[in-house]
Amino acid sequence: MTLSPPATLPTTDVDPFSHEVLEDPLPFQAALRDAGPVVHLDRYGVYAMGRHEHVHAALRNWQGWVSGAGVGMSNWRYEEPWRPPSLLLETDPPHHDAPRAVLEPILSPRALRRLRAHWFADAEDLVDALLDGAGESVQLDAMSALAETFPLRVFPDAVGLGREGRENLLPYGNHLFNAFGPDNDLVAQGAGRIAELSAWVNAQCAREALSPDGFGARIWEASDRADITPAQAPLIVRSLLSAGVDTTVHGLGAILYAMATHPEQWQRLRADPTLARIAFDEAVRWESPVQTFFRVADTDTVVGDTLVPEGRKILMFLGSANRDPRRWDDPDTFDLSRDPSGHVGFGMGIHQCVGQHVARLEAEALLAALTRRVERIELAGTPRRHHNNTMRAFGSLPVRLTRA
Ligand code: OVV
Repeated sequence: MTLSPPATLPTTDVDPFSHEVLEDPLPFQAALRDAGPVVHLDRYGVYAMGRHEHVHAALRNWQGWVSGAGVGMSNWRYEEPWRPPSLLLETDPPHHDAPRAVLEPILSPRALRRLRAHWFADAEDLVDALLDGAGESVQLDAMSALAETFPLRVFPDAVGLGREGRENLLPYGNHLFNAFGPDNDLVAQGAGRIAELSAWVNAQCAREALSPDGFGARIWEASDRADITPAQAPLIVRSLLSAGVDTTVHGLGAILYAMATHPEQWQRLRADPTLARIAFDEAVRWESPVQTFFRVADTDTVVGDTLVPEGRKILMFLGSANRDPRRWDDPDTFDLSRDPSGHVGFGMGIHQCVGQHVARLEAEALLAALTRRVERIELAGTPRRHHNNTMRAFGSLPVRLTRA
C-alpha cells in the first residue's frame, strides 16, 4: 500500500485557481509541463497533468480515468454533488452510452443542415445592424455585441426554449463552470442566485416547456421510443442548457480576439472564407475556452514514473496540452496554416464535446457575415479577462470594425 506519494513526484503550492493564474495561466502551465508528466497540487491534494501526450491519453482512457465521481475538484466518493449529476459528462459506460447515443444524432452535422441558412442570415442581420448608420467604422464590445448576442439569438431557439428568462443562461453556466473548481470566492459569488437559476433551468427541461421542433423535443421523442427513460430526458436537455451557451460565447470571444490581434490572419480568412472552420479550431486550441477537467483514477495508475493512487483526482489541463511545445510548433502562435486537429479543446475520446458541430456552425455563420462586411477588425482598448475556475474568458473585448 502506498501511504504517501513517491519521492519522485514533483509538487507545487501554486494555486491554479488564484486570480493571478486565471488572469494569465500560461506561465503556470509552462512550469507544470516542465516539472514532469504528473505534478501534485499540494494546496488541494490532487494530481495534475499538463503535457499533451498525457492529457490526450488520459482523455481516451475512460476505463482507467473515470468521470462518475465528478469531473470537477469535488470527489463524489466522499462529497455530495451540488446538483444531480449530468448523464453525459459525469457518468461512465454503460450508463453514459444511451444518453450519448440519443444526443449525438440530434446535434450531428447532418441534423444541423436545416439550421444553416437561417443561422447565416441571422448572423448577417446582426452584423448589418451593428454597422448600420455607423460611418466608415464602428467601435463596440465584441463580447456583448457579438460573442454573447449571436449564440443567445440562435441557440435557445434551436433547443426550443420559451422567450422568458433566457438571461438566466449565462449566469447559470458561469456558476456551473466555476463549481468544477475549488470552493473559492468565484463559487461564493454565484452561490446566492444558483437556487433560483437552477429552478428556472430545470423548469425549461420539461416536455411542456419546449417547442415541438427543437433539440429538446427530439430528446423527449427518444424517450417515447424507450431509447432513454422519461426520467432521463430532462437531464439531457439540461446538458444542452449547461454546456451549450457560455462555451460557445467564449469560443467566439477567442476567435474574435485572435482575429483582432492578427490582422494578417484576418485578411487570409477574408480571401478564403472556407478557412473559417480551421480558424475556429485553431482559436479553440489557442485559447482553450474550457481549460480543465478532472478525472478519478479507477485503480492505482502509473503515469510517467508516478503512481496516482486509486480514487484520487487528477486535473487535466486541456489549455496547457494545447500549447505544449512537445506537440505543437510555435504553440503560442495563432496560425491558420497549421493543422489544429488533435487539440483537446473539445476533449477527446468518448466524452468529446457532443455539441462541437453546433459551436462550429455558430462560428462559421458569424465569421461569414463578418468577413463579407468587415475589412478590418482591431482592438480599440484593452481587453478585460473574465475569471472563471474552468473557462478562459473575456469580460470585454473593445474592437473597431471597419467596413469593407
Ligand atoms: C461539457 C459540459 C459542461 C458542463 C455541463 C455539462 C457538460 C452537462 O452535461 O451538464
